[in-house]
Formats: sequence, structure tokens, C-alpha cells
Amino acid sequence: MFRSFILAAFFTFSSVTFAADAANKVTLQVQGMTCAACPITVKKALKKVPGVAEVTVDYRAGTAEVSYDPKKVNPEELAKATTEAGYPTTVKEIR
Ligand SMILES: [Cu+2]
Repeated sequence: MFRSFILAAFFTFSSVTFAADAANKVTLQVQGMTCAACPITVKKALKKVPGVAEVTVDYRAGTAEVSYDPKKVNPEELAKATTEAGYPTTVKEIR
């Protein structure tokens, strides 16, 4: 009984993980992040874009990793969003 509960929990969790993996990921090269508040601005600009699921900004590396729905948005549009927020951005890597 308890074991089957664990199994059910495991499968529920793994299907959630699978759903997250279904999103495309892109790394953006973001220029001009000069202080600790900049990553917040960059993150906000990306989160506003429809289709964006997750954003991780690396201030030191000057990169932003974005999970997005390829049916709603593409990497170029993501780069445009942060460029318009004041941070000239190029697409570094699409995975
Ligand atoms: Cu700043």
C-alpha cells in the first residue's frame, strides 16, 4: 500500500519533469548588466514575453537562460525583448 503510493508519487513527479523538458531552451548573451539590479530588469523583461516559462540570469557571465514555448515565441524575439529593455542581446546558444 505504502509502496504503491511512493510509486504513484514518483510517476506524477517524473511526468511534471518531462513537461518542463518539453520547452525549448536558449542562452542569451546580454550586454550592459553593470550592477546587481540589472539581472532583475532583464528577468522582468523576459518574463513579460508570452510563452516564456523560466528565466535564469547569470550576472557575472552576462547570460540569460530562458525556457520558452517554441509555438509562442522564438529566440530572436527574446533577444529583442531584453535589447529593448536597454541590454543589447544576441542569441548565444539554442538547445
Ligand atoms: Cu544595473
